[in-house]
Order: sequence, then structure tokens, then C-alpha cells
Amino acid sequence: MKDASPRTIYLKDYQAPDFAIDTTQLYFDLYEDYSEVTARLVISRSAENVVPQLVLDGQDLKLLSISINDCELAKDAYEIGEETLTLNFDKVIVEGFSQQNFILETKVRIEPQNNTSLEGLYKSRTMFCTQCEAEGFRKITYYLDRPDALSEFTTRIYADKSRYPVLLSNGNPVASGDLDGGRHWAEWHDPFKKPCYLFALVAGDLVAVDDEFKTQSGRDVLLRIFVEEKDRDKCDHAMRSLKNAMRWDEDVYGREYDLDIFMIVAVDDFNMGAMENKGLNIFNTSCVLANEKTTTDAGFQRVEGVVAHEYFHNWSGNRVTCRDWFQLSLKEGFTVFRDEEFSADMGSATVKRVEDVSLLRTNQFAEDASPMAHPVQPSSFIEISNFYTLTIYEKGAEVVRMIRTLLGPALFRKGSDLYFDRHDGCAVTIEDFIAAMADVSGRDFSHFMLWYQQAGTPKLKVTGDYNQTEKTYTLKVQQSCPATPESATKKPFLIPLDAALIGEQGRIAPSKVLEVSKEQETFVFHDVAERPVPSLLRGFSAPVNLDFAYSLDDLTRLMARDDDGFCRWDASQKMAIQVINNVIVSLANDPAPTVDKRYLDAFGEVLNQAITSLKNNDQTLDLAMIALMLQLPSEEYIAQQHSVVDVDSIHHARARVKRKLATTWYEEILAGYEYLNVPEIFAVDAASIARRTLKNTLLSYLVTSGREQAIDICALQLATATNMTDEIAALTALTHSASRYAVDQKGAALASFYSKWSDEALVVNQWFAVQATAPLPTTLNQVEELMKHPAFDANNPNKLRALVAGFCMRNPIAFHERKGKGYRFLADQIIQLNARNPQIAARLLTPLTRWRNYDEQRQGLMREQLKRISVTPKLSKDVFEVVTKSL
Ligand code: B3K
Ligand code: ZN
Repeated sequence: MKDASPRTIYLKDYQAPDFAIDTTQLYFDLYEDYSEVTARLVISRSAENVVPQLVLDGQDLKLLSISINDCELAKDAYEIGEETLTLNFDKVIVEGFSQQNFILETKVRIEPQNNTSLEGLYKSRTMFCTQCEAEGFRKITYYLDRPDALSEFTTRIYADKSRYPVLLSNGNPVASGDLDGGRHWAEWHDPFKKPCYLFALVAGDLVAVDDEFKTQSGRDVLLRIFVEEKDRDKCDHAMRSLKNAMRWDEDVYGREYDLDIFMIVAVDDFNMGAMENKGLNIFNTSCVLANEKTTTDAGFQRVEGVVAHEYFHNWSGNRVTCRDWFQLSLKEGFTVFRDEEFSADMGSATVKRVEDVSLLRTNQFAEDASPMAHPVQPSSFIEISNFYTLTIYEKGAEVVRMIRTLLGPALFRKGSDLYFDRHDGCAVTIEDFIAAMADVSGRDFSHFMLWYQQAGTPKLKVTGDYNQTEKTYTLKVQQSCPATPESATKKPFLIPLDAALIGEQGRIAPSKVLEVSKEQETFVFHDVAERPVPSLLRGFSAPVNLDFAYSLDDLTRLMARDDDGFCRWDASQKMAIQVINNVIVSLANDPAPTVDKRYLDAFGEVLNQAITSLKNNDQTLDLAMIALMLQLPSEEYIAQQHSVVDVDSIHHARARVKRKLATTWYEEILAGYEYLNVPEIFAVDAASIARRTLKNTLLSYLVTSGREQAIDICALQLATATNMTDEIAALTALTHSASRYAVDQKGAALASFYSKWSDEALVVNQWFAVQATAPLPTTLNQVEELMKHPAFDANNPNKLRALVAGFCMRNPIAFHERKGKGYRFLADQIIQLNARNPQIAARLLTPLTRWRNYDEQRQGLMREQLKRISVTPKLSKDVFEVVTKSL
């Protein structure tokens, strides 16, 4: 349990450490009911003239011995606090001792087998593993647990040989050997200095899948993915992704791998996706294992993206690291930007952009509008674990993307080269990154820095005016930004607004990046031959809310004629939102409102275009884009457009529009489905994924029609699917359907799916998630029942994410049930998790922090649960911070 009286940490208080740990030698003695860690640290003073003390971090450690220069210390020479070990040099009586340079050795006892926080050294099933970022190393040994303390690590691990034949740590293997009593040992040395958050250790019974990579300078690197024997057949995709990422980073950023070995280990119990420990990445199984039978296309893409992300950290994060945790986005924003671009290059770039923007607009914009809003470079925090957010990651990536837009790709690359060269081996700040970009371009970034310092999503209100006689088109742009916790008033941002004009037949002028820097600005386009529709924020050139009063006719034109794929898709979404919003308004006094025909027609046009191209076997049409344009915006995204979220109306209006589309175009949807539902050799390339995405989008519409024929088709797909994408799509459509005919079949379908896949934990998680996200009144009961299922494990974050987060974060209509049962359920879970796994507990709180978005009754019910959580005894820092900031 962490500190009982949480303290706020401020960026402005940053001070460089007084000491450096030049080398770190670690000895781990691993046993079943305890483990011992000996740390031998060569320490030198790096600052003069300060108090004769050294304060090390440490938490939940039992100190067994402590010595300086190999002399045991007297009791009064050190002091053990709740989270610290303080050495009082004045009391150190050791011959020849100097504060300038000495060796500190400590030995501590810890209990990894009882560590359910999954931070520090812990056990995942039968294996020992670690997670140290951000501040988990202090649960392993006394240390300077801060990212600006870089040290050279040597690690020796002792363990039982039969249970733990594989012993791993960072860097290169040095030596190993056998011991009496069935034990053995291995030693690793990492030649690159690193902060302790990048330390890793693994001990387990694992098999390795091996490959190799030749770097651009001709060095051979051994690549090893360690998994349990049963998962040996699920490593190929991660390995291929890793090699692609290594090649890509050489080609696009000139970055080469630096050790002789690169390892990935898959573990079941992990708080997030994966961790970039130097040379020894530790992965959540969900982000590394993949094969067609058990993994959906989204799963394959996630593996590719996360493998690349962690690999890219070797430079953006490890070789050049963060000075302090306020700089987290320095490594995360930049690395997300890098992995997004990598995935775009590996598959369909437009689809990738649409997916990334969807995530950002749906979830990061919501965070920015919530009590947890914070700048990309926060100025304070209580618990850093709470700041691994969409703002740090996804908005951080958008900010880097804007820099590239402003500089152009060539200068951006020069800037990144300079950044890596200038700061290699150092712990630096976001300002250092920007300085490199400024130095190569001569551009002044002082105004741009507001993107790092001000939270909140700017709003761009744009109007357009065509002057027929002058042949000019004038855009008036006005920017504003809502207040956020750290500042009520905002200075105007520097916003790159990529814009073009679309005529009846297509783009009528080259696109250009307008730099909006003031509250109000006007831009004039000349020689505009016809009245255009503006294509704005092309490629989503800035993370802002765009407000332009497009008519349905304007949007139809953009959908058909815009040459920017993102804007084409966005037009389809804007159109759907207008239509759904109209239905919401009409629903108040008409139980069966009509759906605007222009939208039905536009949908039919996109659909027919796809059918024609399928019929003619025309490969030029991007079927993935078609699928995305046919999908309605999520309830969560629609909710964003409302100042008071009416969960029920949004759900019913959206469902109504979907049903109307499904019945209006039933025959066409069926025809499209049949063209696509043919036996194919499974592949995970962009074209194959596109075909499956479109097919399953169409299946979802078919089932929405409620027709028995459609449900039979769905059941047949479920029974005969040869890959998990098709199988889970059919299971989802069937399980989420409210039609009687489907309801009668779903029990058997779910039972047979479970018995088929009960040995595959990751598939069982999907089975949990499908049930938790069913938008039905019975779902909460179902979720409560499933929590008693033998396959559920409340200590496993993946299971919690599937069931609890699935229900509370991805099922608005069921979670926000009027009486507040969903809120109470969530609070119960958080109160229990608070003690066991504070990080996950705090993360699960997110939906309750958004209480201000709802009607008064729901607000009251949500706050009641927040208050209940806030008075829980021994509240962790993690939960404390989120609850108090949101109440
Ligand atoms: N850097 C890690 C995240 C660590 C989270 C610690 N609570 C994974 C990543 O972003 O690559
Ligand atoms: Zn990362």
C-alpha cells in the first residue's frame, strides 16, 4: 500500500540528483515464498555542497543487510521510512569512506508471489517477471528510482532449474552455471547506461522462437520470442512485425539496433500492452500472440503496432530517455507517431489514419473535456501511473505530427537525427526535442509550445463565402478552447489547417496548410471558378473540433469527390451524425421518425459502388474505406456532440437509423455479403483484411434487419468460420441482437463457442467481452454471473478489461441504466481492486469521472458512487487522485 497522505509533485520543483549510480550489480535469489535481492551500487557524488545524506527510494522491502565499502553499517547511519532509505553520512563510520565515491550494498527480502499490483517483481502464473516503469523498481530494491539516474547494469539470477529453466535480463548473456540442490544461475550485462525503469528480469519455463536480423551496417542480431510451449504456434506474426519494424526504423529514421540480441517475453498478467525494457521487452500475451484461428484482424494489427512501438522505443525512449516523468510524452507521443506511420506504411494508410483519429476524437477529446484533462506536458501529478493517458500518447503523437506538417518530411527527419545524435545516452526534456526541430529549420516554436502546455481541445469555427464576381472564396476562422482544470483562459494555439476546395467534379485548387495563429483569421482563395465546398482539416491536420455548417448536399459532394480519404470518411460520419441527431429530436414526439432520404441514398451509393467493383473484380476500390464509410459513428462519439448526453435517445436513434439502412438496402447488402463470403486463403494483408471488414460490416447490417434469413446466415458463418475475425463477428452480431429468433439461438452459440475455445485464454477473453458489450437489459446480470465463471480471474487485467471495462466503458446503454446499478457494480469492483491492483482500479474509474456529461439523476447516482469510493479505507494514491480530481 502506498503513502496514506498523497503528495503532489510539481515540474517546477525538478532538481537534478546529487548522486550518480555509475554501476549497478544485482543478485536475485528467487524462491517460492520469498526472494532476496542484493544490490551493489557504485555511487559518486554529482553535486557539491549539499546535505550529507543520500535518500533512496524503496517500497514494501524488508532490509536484511546494508554496508558501505563492504563494512556493515551501524543502525544510526541509516533510516528506513515508508518509501525511503536515508543514509546519514555523518554517522557512517567506515575507514577511508568518502561521500564522493563509495560502494553501497543492500540486501532485501520481497514477496513477488504475493505482489498483485503487477508492479516491481511479481509472478504471472508460473513465471517471475518485472514491470518497473514508472516507479516499480523501488519495489525491487533501494535505488534512485528516477529516469535521470542512468547506470550500467549487471544482473545475476539464481533459481530452481526445473521450474525456471530460462533466466533472462537486459543486455547480453555473460555466463551461467549449475548449483547444488537443483538450482542454477545466469548473468546478464547491459553495456548501455539506462534508468532503472528499463530494467527487466524473467525466470520461467519458456520456449524460444528464434530468428535473426542483419542491420544496415551488417551486424547480426538474434531475435528471440519466449512463450509457453502451448503458444509456440502463435509467434510468427510478431516476429515478422519485429523484422519489418527494424527495417523500417533504419529506412525512415536511420536508427539501427544496438545489442546482439533482442528478446520479447509474453506474460498473461500485465497491466498494459507491453514494456520496452532494454533488449528484453515484456509483452502482454494479447499484444504478441497471434494466429488466424484465435486472433481477429484487429488483434493482428494490434500485435504489429505494439511490437513496433516497443521496438521503436529503443531509440525514442531508451537511448534518449526522459529527464523526469513530466516529459513522458517526449518518448510516448513521439513513439506513437512513429508506430502510426509504420502501420500506415505496412497496410492501408488512410484506414490507419481514420482509426487513429476515431480513437483520438472519441476518447482523448472526452478526456480533454473531463476533470482529468491535463496538458501533454503536465505540470503536476500525484501518481504518475495515472498519466499514461490518451493525452500523453495519442494527442502527444498528433503534436509531433503537426511539427512534421509544419516543417515538411525532410526537415523533420533532419530534426530527429539531430535530436538523437545530440542527446544519445542522455535524459532530456520536451524542450530539447523542440530545440532540435527549431535548430534544423530556423523556425521559432515558442508559440507552438502551447500545444504542450495548455490542455483542452481547441474548437475551430469556420465559415466560407464565395464571391462569384471576384472568383474568390473566403474562409473565416475563429478559434476558442474550453476551460480545463489547469487554466480557465487559453491563449490561441498555432493550428495547421490543411484545406482545399472541392468543386462539382473534384478538387479545384491545390490544397494548402493555413497557419491559424490568432483568435480570428481570414484566408482568401483566388481564381475559384465555381462555388466550392471546402475540404477542411485534411488528413486531420490538427487535433481540434471543427465546426463548419455543412449541408447534407455539401457532405454528399465531399463523400463522392474529395480526394482526401480522411475527409471523405469524415463527411460520411458528419452526415450520419446530422441524421441521427434529427432522429433524436423527432423521437421526443414521434415514436417512428423518418430517416433523411439523402442519407439513405448516399449510403446506397457507396454500397452499390462496392457491389459493382466486387462484381467486376475491380481491385482499385479500397474496400476497407467503403466499410468504414458504411459504419455508423459509435454511441460514444455521438455523445461527444451533445452537451447533456441522453444515453437512451442516442442508442435508440442510432439503432433506428441502422435498422432503416438495413431494411432499405437489404437485397444489396445481401448481394455484397455473398460476393465476399467465399472460401479464401487466409492472409493478413491490407486487401484481405479489407474484404473481411466489409463482409462483417454487411453481416452486422443483415442481422440488424431482424430477418430470420439473416440470422440463419449469421449462425452459418459462426458455425463454419475458419478464422477468428469471421467467427467473433458472427458471435457478436448474434449475441447483440434483440430479435426473438436470435435470442433463442444465442445461449447454445455462446456455450459451444466456449467449449471450443476454453483452452485459449485470449479467445475466452473475447467471449467475455462479446457478452459484456451486449446492449441489452440483461447484460449486467450476465456479467455478474460471468465473474463467477471458472475462467474468470479477478487478478488478471485482461479478464477485467474484457468483462468489467467491456461493460462499463463499451456498453453505454447498459452501464448507464437509470437506477444506477451499473455505477454501483463498477464502484464495487474498484473498491475491491484498490488494494490489489491500484493501477487498474484507477483506470476503471474513468467512466465515473465523466459524471458531468449526464442528466441530473445520473449525475447524482454517479457522484454517490464516487463518494463511496472516496471514503474507502487505505485508498491508493492512484484511486485517490482520480476520485478527488473528479468529484
Ligand atoms: N512504456 C510502457 C508503459 C508503462 C506504463 C506504466 N504504468 C509501454 C509503452 O508505452 O510502450
Ligand atoms: Zn510507449
